[in-house]
Amino acid sequence: DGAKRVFRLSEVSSHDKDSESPWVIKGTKVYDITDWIAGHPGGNVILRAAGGSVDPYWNIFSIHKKQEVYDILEEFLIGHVDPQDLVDGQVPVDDIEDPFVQDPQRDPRLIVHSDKPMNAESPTTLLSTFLTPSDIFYVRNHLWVPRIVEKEHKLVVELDDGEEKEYTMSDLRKNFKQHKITATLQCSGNRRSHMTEGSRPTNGLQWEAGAIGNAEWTGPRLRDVLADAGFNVADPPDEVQHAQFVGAETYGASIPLSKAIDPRGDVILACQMNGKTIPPDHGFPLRVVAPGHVAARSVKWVTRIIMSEEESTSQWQRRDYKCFGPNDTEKPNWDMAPAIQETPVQSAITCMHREEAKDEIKNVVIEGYAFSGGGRKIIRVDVSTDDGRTWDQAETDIDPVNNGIHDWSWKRWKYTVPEKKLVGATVVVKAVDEAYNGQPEHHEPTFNLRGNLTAAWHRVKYDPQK
Ligand code: MTE
Ligand code: MO
Repeated sequence: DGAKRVFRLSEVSSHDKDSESPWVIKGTKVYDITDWIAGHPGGNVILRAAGGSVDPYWNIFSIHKKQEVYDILEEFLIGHVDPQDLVDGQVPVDDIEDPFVQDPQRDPRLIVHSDKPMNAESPTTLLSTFLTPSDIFYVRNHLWVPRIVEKEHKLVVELDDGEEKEYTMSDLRKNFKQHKITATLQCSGNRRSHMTEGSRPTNGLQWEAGAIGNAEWTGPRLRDVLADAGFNVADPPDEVQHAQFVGAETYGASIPLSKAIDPRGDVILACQMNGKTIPPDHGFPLRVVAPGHVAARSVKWVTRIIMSEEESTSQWQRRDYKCFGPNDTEKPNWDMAPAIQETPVQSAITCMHREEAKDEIKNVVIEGYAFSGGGRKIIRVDVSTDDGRTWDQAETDIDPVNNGIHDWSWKRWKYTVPEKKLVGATVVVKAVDEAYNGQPEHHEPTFNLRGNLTAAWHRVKYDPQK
């Protein structure tokens, strides 16, 4: 039984980040994590702890302190630390630097799901404006917020022939036409808690309906920068199929080439969010915005773009952000499913409030958002106040008409109903996009273990307190 083996600390420390089989210690147990690295949600970051104890890291990355993670680690157990190397029964550990100490202050109105890394959603009652103010825009960080000095920031574009061209922020702001788009970013985990409640437990941050926001983004088109770097955007080489993006803290993702160079695809290298410098949490000073695609592809703090035959090799492209069937509850074969790019139809109820009574009848105004991926327009929002038996249409002409070819923004909707109709009622919303795609009625048919792309009808019991 390998798990009964005993190792000297000197042997463990030789299995460090540069070794072919990195090991870590947790408590006094030794684990060979070689086969975990590819599937580790934080990617290579786990290698920081290789050759020693993970405990000081997990004290900082406290997101690890749950049974689900302990269970995974246990699969890699190979033995124990030799008792003669323990001090007071423990493995001596060094102090490590907390990479999160530099993280910015956050608005106290955000609902925090984890603080190192910061994951926080907007209270849905604050998602009541077409443009989501930056300070309450949801934050989804996999790691820490890199501290970047704008004047020193460089973007490198690497072409398939190995040629590289470097840009400063000033190059990107001054030498290219600044393009402005209004686009919704939605985390693939938005509404994950609804799938858990409506179906079965899912792994991941249990977001409500606030991991989404709509903002104005300004910067050069990716297409223009690629052309300047020498990439043939009009007749691209067959070998190039993907544009990969690398963030300053090591996060990475990619989008298909067709999206990257589509003159109507509106992928931009955003230098501004809502008319101002991008806040640190949202990618200061430069982030990719790939509208119509899941927000995981809009890489923040982008430092490098790689034109490649391959998708990003990152964990977040290949071992996460994919969906499998409701029956797939064992370890999935990750290569069998494509990375999530464009997203399905989504809608949610964000608030229900009593209208100021002008006469005897009190009306309740129900509000929410609807959104579809790929720039597909929302053509209709259906609301039911009897749990889906009968339907009516919500008002959707609240916001300025989109004059572009594609709808990158959510559509806000509103439905007014006499309060007496809502006594004991369950309100339901669903939307339809221009391709006549709809939403599933229940969560079970789209259940997937990671709870990605939760998009079943949103049901909320009317609660007069709210
Ligand atoms: N880019 C970097 N560099 N690091 C990250 O952790 N998270 C991604 C994406 N881009 C991430 C990133 C995910 S999963 C989402 S949902 C969005 O950023 C969140 O963007 P926001 O924090 O500005 O809302
Ligand atoms: Mo996300």
